[in-house]
Amino acid sequence: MTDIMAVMNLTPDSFSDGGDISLTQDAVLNRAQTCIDEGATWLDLGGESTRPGATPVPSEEELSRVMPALEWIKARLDVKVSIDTSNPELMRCALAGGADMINDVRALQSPGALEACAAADVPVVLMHMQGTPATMQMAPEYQDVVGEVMAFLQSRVAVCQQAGIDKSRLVLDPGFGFGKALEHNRALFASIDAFHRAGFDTLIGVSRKRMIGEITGQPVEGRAVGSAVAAALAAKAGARWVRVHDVAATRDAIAVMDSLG
Ligand code: 7PM
Repeated sequence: MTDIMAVMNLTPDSFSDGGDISLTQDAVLNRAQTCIDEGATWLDLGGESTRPGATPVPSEEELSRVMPALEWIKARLDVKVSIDTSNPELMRCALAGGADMINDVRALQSPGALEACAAADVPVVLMHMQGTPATMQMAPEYQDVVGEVMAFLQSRVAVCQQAGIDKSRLVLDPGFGFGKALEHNRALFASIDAFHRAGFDTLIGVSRKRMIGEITGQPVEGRAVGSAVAAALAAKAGARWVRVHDVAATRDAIAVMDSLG
């Protein structure tokens, strides 16, 4: 079964199209409730933009964006909450505040991240990235993209296990768009099942990404249909979570795929 995880970027301008909506309790809860109504059973809260070229956010600011939202949602709504962070301080606070998953695009490589997650008992997403968000899309290069991504993630699995994180808690993510050209993303998408055969759940995030734009010719605001089809294909391949922006479209695409596919 594939769960729909809705992206909730808690960056100051991301609740509208460039407008300056502050992260009020009402705005956060309304957005979360809409995602739930449309079919999301998980929300992925992020306070630091991992977009190519984005500037890093200070730790206190990331905490001040994410922690209130986590508390509001956990107090009022029936939904699981993932925290999209590489910051060990936020990991610890969020886990103490009832977070249900840690989603780390840096695969717990920040000092203290392994220890923060070892102290809890929730799933941890280990994602592959080549390079850093500032430079990763400039010249992605691999000899054997599937082999290299799998080897990196397996090496992080070993490190996590040594740190006391049980293998059953680890979720693998090839990291679509994080230092990958379309050909690399296509090879990884075709290999999703290899991660399952290695004994892991997967989380797949392709929503609105450049690869969808390259395939469809659409700008970011026109990528919902392409993203929903890709999410349904990931679900068909057995992904445990799909991380998406367009929840209702994804729900319908998966429902049709389940019924007819
Ligand atoms: C470019 C790259 C633009 C990435 C926007 C993004 C993932 C994630 C993000 C993912 C996991 C976005 C992102 N993508 N976490 N965080 N997997 N685990 O589309 O694919 O929001 S950020």
